[in-house]
Amino acid sequence: MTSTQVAIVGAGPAGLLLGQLLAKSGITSVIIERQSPDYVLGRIRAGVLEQGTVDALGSIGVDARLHQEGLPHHGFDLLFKGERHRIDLAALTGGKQVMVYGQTEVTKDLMLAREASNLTTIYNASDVAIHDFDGDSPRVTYTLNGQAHELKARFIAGCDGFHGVCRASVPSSAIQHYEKIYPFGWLGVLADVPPVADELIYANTERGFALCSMRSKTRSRYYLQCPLSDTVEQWSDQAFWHELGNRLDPQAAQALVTGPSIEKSIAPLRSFVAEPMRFGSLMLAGDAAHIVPPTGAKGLNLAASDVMYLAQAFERYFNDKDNGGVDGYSAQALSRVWKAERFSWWFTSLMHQFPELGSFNQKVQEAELDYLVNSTAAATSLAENYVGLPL
Ligand code: RFL
Ligand code: PHB
Repeated sequence: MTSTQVAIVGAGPAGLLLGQLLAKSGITSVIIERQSPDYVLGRIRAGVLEQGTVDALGSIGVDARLHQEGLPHHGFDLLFKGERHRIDLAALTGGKQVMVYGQTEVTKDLMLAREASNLTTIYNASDVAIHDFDGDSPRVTYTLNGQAHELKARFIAGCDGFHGVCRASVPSSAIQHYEKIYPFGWLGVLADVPPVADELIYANTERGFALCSMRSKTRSRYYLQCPLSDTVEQWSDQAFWHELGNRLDPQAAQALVTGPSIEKSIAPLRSFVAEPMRFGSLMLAGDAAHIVPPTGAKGLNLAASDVMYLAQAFERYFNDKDNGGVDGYSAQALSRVWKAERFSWWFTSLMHQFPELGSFNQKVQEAELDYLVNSTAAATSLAENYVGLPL
């Protein structure tokens, strides 16, 4: 049996970032991940980093490539009633910006940093299970290459995503779930074509929502709202580009460069929060504890703020012999989580078609969008949430 101070379950961005933050404070950790490194890196997900996330990566020296290859964005466009309107994030927030840099790249950078610091990550672990987290000596068991293993720790950090084992191991009487499921999904396409515009475009149209994002000046990431019953096989590349063109303003539709997709997937949209986020020696962080619909680009950023709070809590516990951070973690994290949940729900509700709500809803959305782009007060609220609320 091996032992460590913090056993981290899951090597997604939350687990990997926590591991590096702990290492910086001299706290030992072992990460146990059920997939292979290539599988983890193959998931195409988030693209927008808040300044707080960029700063966290900087604090552990994992920001060289981010600053070389990331694209700072000072604004984005809202498209409705066929016209685009710019939200000037920098002007509305006193100079703040976001960084467009893919989650795949963040994960790769964190994996390399962990490898360079000689810290242990166990990939391809099966049958991962957590035990005794109601006491001071929790354990993680798993199977690797057919052999059973056990890891002892003082704390377990459940960073194993929405479908992980950690939240599922909490007795149902001890946990409360809050959930909202949306009646549509996002069809996403990644393609090596130049982005249609320099900044992101969020489009509200009667045909449904569309988002034009990017990974670099030569790689685009586009999304279309689609019915949950649609399958990827139903959407040829040609059909995707045609529909995207239909949801853009004439100028953008004209500028759209199409090409073969290198990834295509459909993601359901969900709002979800589990409360509390701490159960004795088990602390949940990131998607293991909460999910936001991707419209506000908050999921990865919330995972990062959770583990920043958690790393500070563990630092106080191990280095200062002070329980205050661990005791306050759940309330501290949930306060920020719920604000991001609210924003993501609001922005999703504003931008998507809800067929069951009819044309009245569409008119109200257009009125609110019109108000947003013409009222500094309303636009400021959108901008300060988008760049990220304070930590
Ligand atoms: P992850 O990334 O799901 O990682 C969890 C890891 O745990 C492993 N695991 C286990 N390991 C051991 N034992 C088990 N039993 C395990 N079960 C699971 C998994 O294999 C995995 O490696 O969670 P984490 O680290 O909390 O990170 C969260 C983010 O990945 C997520 O919130 C974002 O991707 C959400 N998101 C976005 N977030 C943003 O901040 N900005 C965006 O622009 C943005 N766009 C998006 C998104 C998510 C999307 N989808 C597909 C859900 C766009 C999309 C389309
Ligand atoms: C992305 O680039 O994948 C992306 C960007 C902004 C969002 C969601 C996803 O709101």
